[in-house]
Amino acid sequence: SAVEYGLDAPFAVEYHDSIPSTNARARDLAAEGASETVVLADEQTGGRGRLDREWHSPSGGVWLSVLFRPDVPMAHAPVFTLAAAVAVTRAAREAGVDAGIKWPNDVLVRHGDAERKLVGILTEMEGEADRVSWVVVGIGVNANVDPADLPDEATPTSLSTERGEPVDRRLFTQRLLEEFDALRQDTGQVVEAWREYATTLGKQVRVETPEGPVEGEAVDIQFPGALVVETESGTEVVSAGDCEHLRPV
Ligand code: BT5
Repeated sequence: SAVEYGLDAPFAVEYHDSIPSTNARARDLAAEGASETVVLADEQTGGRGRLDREWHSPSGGVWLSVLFRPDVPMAHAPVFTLAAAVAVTRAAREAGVDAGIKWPNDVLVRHGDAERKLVGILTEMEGEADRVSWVVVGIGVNANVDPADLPDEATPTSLSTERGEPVDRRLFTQRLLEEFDALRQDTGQVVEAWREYATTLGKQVRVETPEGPVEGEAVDIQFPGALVVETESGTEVVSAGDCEHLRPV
């Protein structure tokens, strides 16, 4: 219920028991001229991932979107996805869950060779090339939800499953927003922090990009969020795509 969220957050918080999508709502608020606002819901009935994929959002999760208006060019916006991944990883670790980041937008928990998806992040924006008008960073955390209620093929997990007991969503969300607020205002520290939690670096990867697949060893990440891959034919810098961790050959 809303009562659980007596949030002391660095943003105005709009809470919904149930809403189609916090990102959609935050975009509407942006169109109305709002800023520095978090839309938070217990349940989403039309949650979205990248490329219009479905994001399952049953009651008990932390489904939220942060709307803000940073003074940055459009091309820098991916740094806010990384910032969100770092912030949520720190909050998860403080809650006792050993999360790591898979480029570009997944926060995972490793179980041996298996990686289970704990969080998804979806960043949307509008503006001119030299300056964004607004950014909405959507963060979906499987907090106190049963992975059996989530799509199997995603090999999902949740904070409550990993901890063996529910997480205090108010505290978790507060820590997440504090970390995110600090990082979005000091984006120079984001890449460094990201490297600390990355599970992708040093791995053989296959990235499906709009220009075709890129396969090789992920060796680094560059501001504002591109992955550097050593392929057989040389170094490639990939700014977006779906990334698969391959087994070491
Ligand atoms: C993402 O997309 O991972 C970004 C998800 C962003 C969700 C947040 S919640 C708050 C805000 N409001 C929204 O409407 N969205 C944002 P992508 O990388 O495309 O992954 C989507 C895929 O993850 C789906 O195709 C499923 O296979 C899988 N999936 C769906 N729901 C899941 C869940 N709850 N946990 C783990 N995996 C899930």
